Amino acid sequence: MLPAISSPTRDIRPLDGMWRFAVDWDNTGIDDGLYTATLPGTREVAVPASVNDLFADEDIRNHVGYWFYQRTVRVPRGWDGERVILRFGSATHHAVVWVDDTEVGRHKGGYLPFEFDVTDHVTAGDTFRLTVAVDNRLDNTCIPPGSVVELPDGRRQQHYLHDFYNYSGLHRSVLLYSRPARHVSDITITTDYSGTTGQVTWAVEQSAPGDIRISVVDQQTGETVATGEGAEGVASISDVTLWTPGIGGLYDLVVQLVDGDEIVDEFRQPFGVRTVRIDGYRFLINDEPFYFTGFGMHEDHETLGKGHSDAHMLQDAELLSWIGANSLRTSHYPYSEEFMDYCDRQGIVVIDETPAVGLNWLMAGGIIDSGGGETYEDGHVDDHTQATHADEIRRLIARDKNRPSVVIWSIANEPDTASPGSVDYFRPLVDLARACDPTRPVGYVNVMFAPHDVCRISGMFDILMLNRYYGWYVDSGDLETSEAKFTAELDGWMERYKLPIIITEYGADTVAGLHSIYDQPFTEDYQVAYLEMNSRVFDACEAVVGEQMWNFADFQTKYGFARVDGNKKGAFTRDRRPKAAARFLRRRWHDMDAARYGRRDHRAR
Ligand code: BDP
Repeated sequence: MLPAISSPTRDIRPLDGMWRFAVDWDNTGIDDGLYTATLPGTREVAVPASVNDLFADEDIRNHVGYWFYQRTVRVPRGWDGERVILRFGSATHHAVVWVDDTEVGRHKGGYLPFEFDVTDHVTAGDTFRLTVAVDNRLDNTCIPPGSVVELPDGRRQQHYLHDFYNYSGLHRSVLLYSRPARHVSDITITTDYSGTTGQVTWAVEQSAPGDIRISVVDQQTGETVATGEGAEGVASISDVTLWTPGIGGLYDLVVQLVDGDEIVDEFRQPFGVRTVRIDGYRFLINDEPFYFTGFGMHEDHETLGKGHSDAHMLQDAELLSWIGANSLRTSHYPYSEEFMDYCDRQGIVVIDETPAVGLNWLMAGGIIDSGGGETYEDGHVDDHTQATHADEIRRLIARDKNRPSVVIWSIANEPDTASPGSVDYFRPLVDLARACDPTRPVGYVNVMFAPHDVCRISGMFDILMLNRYYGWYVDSGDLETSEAKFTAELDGWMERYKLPIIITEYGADTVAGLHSIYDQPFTEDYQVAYLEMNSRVFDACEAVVGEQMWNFADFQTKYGFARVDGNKKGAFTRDRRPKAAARFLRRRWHDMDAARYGRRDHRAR
């Protein structure tokens, strides 16, 4: 799916700000026609933001069902004759949208953009009433899955098996934009290079047939470096600037739909020239071995919840740079387009993950209470779940396929891969991911309970990504035993699969300010000792090509006896202050730059 941009033929009106707001307490608002008039009451809500932490009202925070959003929108006078599109960066988890009294569309899934052509329902120069019902309920037809439980007293509770709070609302920008009737509807760009010559292959889809002109523009210099024509083609860039980790380096593919001399539509699609390849135990970007340093992260902030804010995004990215991280995983869902754009521009390497988390009924008890039963059974992870999962893979790749920052697709986090049902569940999904994008490695993130001699699906993938908590969830406080066990396990994976390994999670909950002279879990000292131990294990294993500590920052979760105001495994606190671990990682990762990995200092940019 193409982003909304402004160009000589397209225009954008952001609809962010304060909207009218009502909680649909009984979830009867759609039947009652709430959208046919001004919403009752005087509440307002901020867009973008999660609803949950904005109101000093526990019932609102815990509401299970619909939130109604509404505002008045004026269509610019000059848009007469243009198509008018309403675009949502995301609505978590599902949305129904009305223009005045007319439903213009529905969307399922909380972390990807969607849009509706509303041209036939609006008039240039006039206003309309825009109403959105956002539904925060998860069931087993959703990714991530969940279940709504009705209590005897009539209250509803949302249950789910993943370890982050079920924030919901309009988390990303809402836009109205215009585009011509004949327009560019999709662009796919792949790149390669040989010596100093870059090669760009494009495929353009348009809404109606016609001539197409192409040019390639260097974003840095503004110079046109190649031209071409047609819906498909290849162009060469001499003296190419490769997209490089820690640096970036973007070009624009400028696509013009033309009718003789007239430009009917113009679209600029950024891209970078770079290659990604796996060679034995090595992960190669532009034929250079790449070692991932960084974190699994979350879109999570006080007040905003999962709402996007440029300022918070920038602060997080600057802290990544400060600490010497060259990469991140978008655990456990696709991040905002703004964040991904920033990674493309700044050379931050991304493992891009679908929202397929919590597909594991074997992880019962403790923080994750599954309620028993098998993972792969009707009503848990079944054909409905798989169909939605397939859709999420398709749509994630459609959104992010042209991003140079994305080097791996992660199609799930910690699913149950020990049960026999995992094979039939995952095989078509892996095939689908490969069919959608033959150019990037496909992986999934493996849970500790499915080691190499238990996991049934790792052989389907191009790379191994492991979450391991030796010294935390097992042998807590005993780093010596942990080191021996972890080392032995990695040897096993290496021998069996002969693939590179990224440690996508390792971490220890840590209360900022708590100290001890002993190896005492929850202290800052233990978090550092734990990281030292893990680092020794990584350094000793030839196949390990990356370490992404869990987590970048403390984050909010549902309640549970193992969570004190959320998950505390951050290198930074939730308000982004460094724990001792952050200093440790900073030393380690900055030393690596110079000594082993030749990565450029982010600060020199
Ligand atoms: C892993 C999950 C992650 C959790 C983490 C933890 O992938 O979402 O937050 O463990 O327990 O199982 O901290």
